[in-house]
Amino acid sequence: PELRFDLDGLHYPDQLNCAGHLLDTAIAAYGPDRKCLISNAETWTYGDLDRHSDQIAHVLTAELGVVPGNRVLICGPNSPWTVACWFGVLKAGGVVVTVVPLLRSEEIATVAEIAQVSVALCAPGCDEQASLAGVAGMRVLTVGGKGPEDLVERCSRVAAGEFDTVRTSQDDVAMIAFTSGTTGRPKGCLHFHRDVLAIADTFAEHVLRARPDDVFTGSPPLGFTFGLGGLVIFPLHVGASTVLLERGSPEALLGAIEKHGVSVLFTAPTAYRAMLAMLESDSRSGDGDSSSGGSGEGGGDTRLSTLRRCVSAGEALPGETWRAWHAATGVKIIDGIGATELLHIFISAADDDIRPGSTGRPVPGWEAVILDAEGNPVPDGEPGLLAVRGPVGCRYLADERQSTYVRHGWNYTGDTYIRDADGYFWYQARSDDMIISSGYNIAGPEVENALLRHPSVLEAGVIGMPDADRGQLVTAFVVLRPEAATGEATVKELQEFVKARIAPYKYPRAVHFVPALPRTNTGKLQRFKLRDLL
Ligand code: 3UK
Repeated sequence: PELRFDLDGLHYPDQLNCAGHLLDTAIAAYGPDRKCLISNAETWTYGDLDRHSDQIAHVLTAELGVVPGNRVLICGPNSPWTVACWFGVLKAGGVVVTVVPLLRSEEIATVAEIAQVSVALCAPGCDEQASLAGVAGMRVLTVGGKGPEDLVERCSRVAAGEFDTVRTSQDDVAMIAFTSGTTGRPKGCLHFHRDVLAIADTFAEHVLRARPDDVFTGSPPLGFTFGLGGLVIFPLHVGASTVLLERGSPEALLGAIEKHGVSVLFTAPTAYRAMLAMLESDSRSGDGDSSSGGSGEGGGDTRLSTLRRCVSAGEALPGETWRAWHAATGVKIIDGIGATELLHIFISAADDDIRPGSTGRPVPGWEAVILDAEGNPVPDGEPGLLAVRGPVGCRYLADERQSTYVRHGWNYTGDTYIRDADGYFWYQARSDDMIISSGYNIAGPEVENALLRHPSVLEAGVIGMPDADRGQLVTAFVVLRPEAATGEATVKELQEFVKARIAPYKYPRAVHFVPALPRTNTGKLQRFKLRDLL
């Protein structure tokens, strides 16, 4: 059945502060004592988050001179205080500037200058880099460090009570999210207060369909909008609780799922594969639950029995990973494509509307088309450029690449996709990552997926390397499972394996074994770094 959604259904009041709105709505429905943020160190209720973000708003306005519209950089791990900073800045009418953690001083300086940041709220560790950045007019404060200047210390001294949340407009800028792009100067994307609610009212409401009793967790950093939506906005929007992990490693995810009875998981394809490999080796060595393991339709590892919804984004989710996860846990992963430019997911598989290997169909409220380089529609079944439009649009801050991303009212995501006759969208590659070899167009991810189906392969990255004869040579970088042997015999075996599964001209003519693939801390393969490996 065609999912339909009336865009007119998305009406927000002119006066809207998304932070105040999310907290007020949840507290009105469930009271202040409901569990909200869970970390290793502490558990906060909705009331705690409300109170601490009020304190932060007081400190920002009364002690640091922040006025509506000022930009405040938040740089910290996934933790309750980082979330409180986010809400505090917005309550004060400020604009949150988010970056993924672990940035070095030069990167912070670039971001701070593009976004004209006046205050930086930094967890210990990030604060040194922020201070080193030496940005004129930027005040750096630690959050959870020591000393009288620390934000948490200052909050404990705030005498004033509730903060009167600044009455922003629905189209005031709430945040500037910097892209996790793998190359080039970082781009800041402006998002309005209403955009923050629009992602909850489209993807979360119609596809994720979370419940108040859900427990969320995941790996993406809160500075990446995938994490911000999945680990903060979506749980708070339904009054659920969320487990924030400072390090979202596959081990930590598995541990948190079991310990907290997690029902909703947000992470990237690599993490699903790494968790599967861990479940398998547990069941082999016999120290896992006897029902664990990767066999049997809808089987279930009892340690993961509370999982109800799993979302994957950041990169395409191969059908193979989808099937293995389903066999091991009984849960059908929701693969969705999102972008920092559009805040969150706009094409996605919905619960019982999943074709493994496909990204699914446009999220209700969104439209998606496949166009050629001139902007003409491409017939179903043929590859072309993905262009989308919906309640959130791309607005780069002072960046000429705006006119590349947005053309004729459509957002061009930079991805090559095929739409099939049933309206499902199949990811091919980043448009500039398509390999052209001997005149053939070859999508690296298709070759990667074929390789991933081989039992010895854990991860694969496929790119075109310059080649005198063919223009580009299909070149694979493969991470083997620990027990598998490297060597010419394996190379041959993998090449034959691929030829037997996809058109033979696509097989990797060069195969290199590597211990790990270069990835961003948001889980994306860095193809340009693969090129540098040789
Ligand atoms: C790629 C995917 C295939 C695609 C993001 C969910 O990844 C996010 O944002 P970024 O700005 O990157 C955007 C680009 O990443 N991509 C993301 N998801 C998928 N490709 N299948 C997918 N499921 O190239 C896209 O243009 O880092 C994801 C929510 C919020 C986000 N910011």
